[in-house]
Amino acid sequence: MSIATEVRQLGRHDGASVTVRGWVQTTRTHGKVAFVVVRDGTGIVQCVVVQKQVPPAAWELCGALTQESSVAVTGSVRADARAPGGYELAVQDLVLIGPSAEYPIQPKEHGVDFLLDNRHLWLRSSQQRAIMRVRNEVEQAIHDFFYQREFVRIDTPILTAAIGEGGAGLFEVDYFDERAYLTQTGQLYAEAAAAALGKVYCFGPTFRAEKSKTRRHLTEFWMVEPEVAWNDSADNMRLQEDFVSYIVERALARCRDELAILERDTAPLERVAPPFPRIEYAEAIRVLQARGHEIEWGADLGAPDETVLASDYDRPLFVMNYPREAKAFYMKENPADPRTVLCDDLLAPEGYGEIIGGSQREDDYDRLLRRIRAENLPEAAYGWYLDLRRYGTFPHSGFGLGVERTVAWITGRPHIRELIPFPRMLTRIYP
Ligand code: NSS
Repeated sequence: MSIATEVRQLGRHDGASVTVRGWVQTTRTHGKVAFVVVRDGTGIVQCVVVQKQVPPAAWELCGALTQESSVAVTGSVRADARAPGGYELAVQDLVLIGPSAEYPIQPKEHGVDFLLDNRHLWLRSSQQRAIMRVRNEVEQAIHDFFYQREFVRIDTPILTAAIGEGGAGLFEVDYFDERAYLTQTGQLYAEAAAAALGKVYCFGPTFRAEKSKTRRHLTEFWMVEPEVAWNDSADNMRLQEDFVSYIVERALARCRDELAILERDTAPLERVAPPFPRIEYAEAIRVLQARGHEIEWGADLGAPDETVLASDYDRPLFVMNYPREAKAFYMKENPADPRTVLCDDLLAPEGYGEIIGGSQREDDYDRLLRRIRAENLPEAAYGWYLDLRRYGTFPHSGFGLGVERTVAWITGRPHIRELIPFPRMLTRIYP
């Protein structure tokens, strides 16, 4: 009898007979010996098949196996220092589970559109698997960080009538007789929950009908949004730098192998620790103008502006207190300069751009109502949100971190489409 096991666990069964199930990566035959490399999702193992040690059917199968066929291999575990996980299998039997005909992804360079069309299969390749493991670690680190600090996770709705981030970029949905949208942010609901529970966060998919094709925009992306009662903008930024440092530290500690597969130079990540540098928006504009960027006070920063600003620093950079017009309606007026709001964008180093947008929230009923009207937002949909300012208003702040942009930075991948299992973009809804 053999023991069913995962490749990752082979070391526990040294000398024993085991069965591993997985997909064939490569096969090679040298006379009466064949080498079949099998991947099972937990690792990769080389299976050594000697003709006279296996049933004739197994030997015949060896010669016919194609890339990505699924198989069950039974063999004895043998330590081999040169093998990927330190062990190989001396095969006793080999059974075909599912044949694979003309697998489209070959071990050669393919164009990215072809790979994206075959995303359901591309996920099986080594770099894509490494990316998904880093993403998983980042998501787990997000939950662990907030759980350790006793935040309560709040699941906010995906269908909503309240526009979070502005009219452009909304996906409209027929909601019986009403107009609804796919949510752009869970924040407004997290604010309500902060008055109930103090420290909360939501984590989920968010939607933006982004008409632009850029390296940084998806139409569906995942965001984590903490919201904290009594935090002001300065507290908010301290939470952000602790949070981002924790995530990076976790990826470095637990995804060494994956970052190596992705050939990520980890030296810049090792430097990520609080405090992060902070500059005012007005200062950012002066710096950009001095470097010849055509940008005037009042405009939001573009990707090239962010890259230039961040390149002066070896850690993520906070840009604070943008003009009101450049930002969403809910941000609190800055008492020191009412043309601006108490907010921050966190720019990742090495040109990866904005990974966080955060702010203190407008907690004054009248000012908030004026902003809703000035932005032509459907006032009726915000009655409940205004109520938060009518029944015990409170200073509070929060932020949103984009998971894909953060994982792009950590893994060193230039384009956001690779950081989510099934990307949704302007021209892509398949697979
Ligand atoms: O629009 S944000 O700047 N801010 C919010 O949505 C706030 N409601 C967050 C909050 O305070 N609770 O988006 C936050 C982050 C941004 O920094 C990016 O990292 C990411 O969300 N983001 C995106 N990632 C991928 N694709 C697109 N289109 C995208 N838009 C924002």
